Amino acid sequence: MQYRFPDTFWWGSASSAPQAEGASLQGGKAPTIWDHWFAIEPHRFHQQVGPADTSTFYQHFRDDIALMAQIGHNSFRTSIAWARLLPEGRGEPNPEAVRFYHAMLDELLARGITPFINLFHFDMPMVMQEKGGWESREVVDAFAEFAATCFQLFGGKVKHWFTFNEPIVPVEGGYLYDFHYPNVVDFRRAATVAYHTMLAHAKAVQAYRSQGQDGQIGIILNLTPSYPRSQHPADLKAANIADLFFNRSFLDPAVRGEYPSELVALLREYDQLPPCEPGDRALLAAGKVDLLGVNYYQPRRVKARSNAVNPASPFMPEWFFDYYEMPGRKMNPHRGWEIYEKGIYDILTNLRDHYGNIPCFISENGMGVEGEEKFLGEDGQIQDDYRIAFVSDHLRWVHKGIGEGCQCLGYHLWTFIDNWSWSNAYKNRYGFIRLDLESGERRIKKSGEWFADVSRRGGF
Ligand code: BGP
Repeated sequence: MQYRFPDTFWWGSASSAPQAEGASLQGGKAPTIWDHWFAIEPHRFHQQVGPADTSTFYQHFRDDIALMAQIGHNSFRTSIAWARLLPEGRGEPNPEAVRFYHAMLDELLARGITPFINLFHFDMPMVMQEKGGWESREVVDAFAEFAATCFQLFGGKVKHWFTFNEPIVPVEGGYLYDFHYPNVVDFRRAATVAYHTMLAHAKAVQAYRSQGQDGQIGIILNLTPSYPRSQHPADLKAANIADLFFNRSFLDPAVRGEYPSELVALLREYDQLPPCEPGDRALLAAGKVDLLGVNYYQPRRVKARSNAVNPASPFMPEWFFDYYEMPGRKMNPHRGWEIYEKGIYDILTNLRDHYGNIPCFISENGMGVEGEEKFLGEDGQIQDDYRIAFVSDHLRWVHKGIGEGCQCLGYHLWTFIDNWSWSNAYKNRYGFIRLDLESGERRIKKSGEWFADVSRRGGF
């Protein structure tokens, strides 16, 4: 076998409560910003399919977990929905939710699948958004209480916890680029949201440690290596600033416990710093993670700006760079994203060399395909050889990184089963398992069978 991985390697996939559970207003669950946004602006969602239309994990988790075992999962990540566990945002847990999450965890453990549990996957409870969402310190405290409740209830069964999945995405979507509710475009508010998210993260980490829990706690970040067009100093500077905004704004506080001084200086210069309070710095320092989840889909390629910035325009990261399409780049023709497998290795070696070789794993990587039914074989199975190539090409670079001392402990595909993907709904299919939207029927794709084999043999 050419690419052999450690026996302890985590093989599995990732999902999230809001994208898979369904029952979005059942079982005592209160609405999130997604239920609300869909109710007021359904036309913003692909084919007007909203958060109630998922793969119904809430009802079918036992069947799904059986399928996970069948395709060789030894680990699986999902999230606990804040609005399900604490319908009022704070206070007493909803007993139906407690029963559901215990049953789900028991089922995973009974099948030998280690649960990885994340606490926030873009699903702000509406009751908390009404209090200001991440712009409010009250919500920061409420999140820390929710986290503490989860650790108390489920800490005996869950030893791998994550505070946030891709915390930059609600910042970008909700406060900069208009693809999440509340659809604000305002950098300073975005910076406050980003900052408060990290305070919430740190408070949750503190709560975990103060309970004397015996597992690990981390965060899941979508890292997009920033590549300059050329080695020209202006291009290098552009790439460095993009890296500060889009990677280091979360990576540095999460792993080093403090913000990069260059980023702070830049925001100060443009009067964009969020409001800080005494004690914040010590809190952030206490939030350093044990384990980092790395989501990697595509690189970010930038060049120096070609036009001067109009100082009257609203402040944006793009004041400092232009995007750049590398000639000859490889594209995923079905999703419009660049495929650059080496990016995953560059992330791992950067963590090894500049972030104390923090233990990490690939917590999402995957290939979205629009119109995947065109790859249905005669026997009704999706023949997704493109996904097998995508995953194995990335795994080769992960393997190389491990061979060179990077502490990458596992690989999770995004995602287990085709799922509801926010305003893209079911536009792009990502799963190892195909979901028939009409009947709800599940069918293992060719990639799922391939993955079962890789996981059982420990390589390929
Ligand atoms: C990641 C998110 C997932 C999922 C995925 C695919 O950023 O963590 O929740 O949405 O992206 O996204 P899309 O369906 O837009 O291609």
